[in-house]
Amino acid sequence: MAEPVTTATPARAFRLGVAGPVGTGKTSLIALLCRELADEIEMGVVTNDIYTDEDAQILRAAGVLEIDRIRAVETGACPHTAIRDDVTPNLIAVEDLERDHGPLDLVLVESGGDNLTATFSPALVDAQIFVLDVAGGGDVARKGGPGIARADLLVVNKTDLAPYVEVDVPRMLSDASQARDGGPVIGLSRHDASSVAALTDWVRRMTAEVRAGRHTPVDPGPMAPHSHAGEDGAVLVHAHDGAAEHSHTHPGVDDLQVTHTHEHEPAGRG
Ligand SMILES: Nc1nc2c(ncn2[C@@H]2O[C@H](COP(=O)(O)OP(=O)(O)O)[C@@H](O)[C@H]2O)c(=O)[nH]1
Ligand SMILES: [Mg+2]
Repeated sequence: MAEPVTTATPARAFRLGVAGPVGTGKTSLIALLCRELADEIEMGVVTNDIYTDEDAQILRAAGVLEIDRIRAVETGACPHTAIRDDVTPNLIAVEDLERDHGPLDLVLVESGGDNLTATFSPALVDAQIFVLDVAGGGDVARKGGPGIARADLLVVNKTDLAPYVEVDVPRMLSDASQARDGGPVIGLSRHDASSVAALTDWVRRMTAEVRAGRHTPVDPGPMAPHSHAGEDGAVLVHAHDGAAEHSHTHPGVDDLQVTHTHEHEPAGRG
């Protein structure tokens, strides 16, 4: 079959999001990709931290990429908002990188570590990797969520630790594959060269597809309603569906929980 006809190579870089719970190895995976690929493709990195630029500093200290190609966005209280609803600071960081160092082939965007529900908006990234690790337990892949089920790639990281946490890696990978209807899953350890090669091959292939205009971003879906502590210690329950309207639960009189819905300015800020 003939190759599909493609239009001109897009001027901008492939934007690849890396999401997943805190500590599963997102920053390490980005360092690994820079170390493996920076000689062959032009790269940049944007990190998201809640209150610091610590991940950016770790990557700069690792010496895997020119320091100015690693930019940090400080997200404030709600890290998933910055990759889902209010993506402007991230888009500006990506565009600044491309202006200062372009043309770039690939910009990696690390989400602020969160829970299982965070996903990137397709307005920010062309594709996304969701990272789990074996230390979170063999059952996590079965628990699902939009990132696990529908990210472009699921990585099950730190397979070298499996014997210590008594996780059956082949079983976890097959559960993950089932949760994804056969979508791609890679078991990864930075100590296992063949797994590193599987990851870099996927990234190379996706970079070529996106740069050739053959990839259509797919939204894994909005995050599920969730709760976290608000500024005054009250529990906030809300969804990220792009609407300005939020449901919040507050401790009311007599310590009863009160849930009510109201509008926020600016929209979606949580
Ligand atoms: N044993 C092992 N540890 C890893 C691997 N990848 C990352 N880690 C460790 O996991 C911890 C959290 O990694 P980090 O990249 O900061 O996670 P993040 O919060 O998702 O960005 C660090 O101590 C890393 O050294 C791996 O392949 N094997
Ligand atoms: Mg990190």
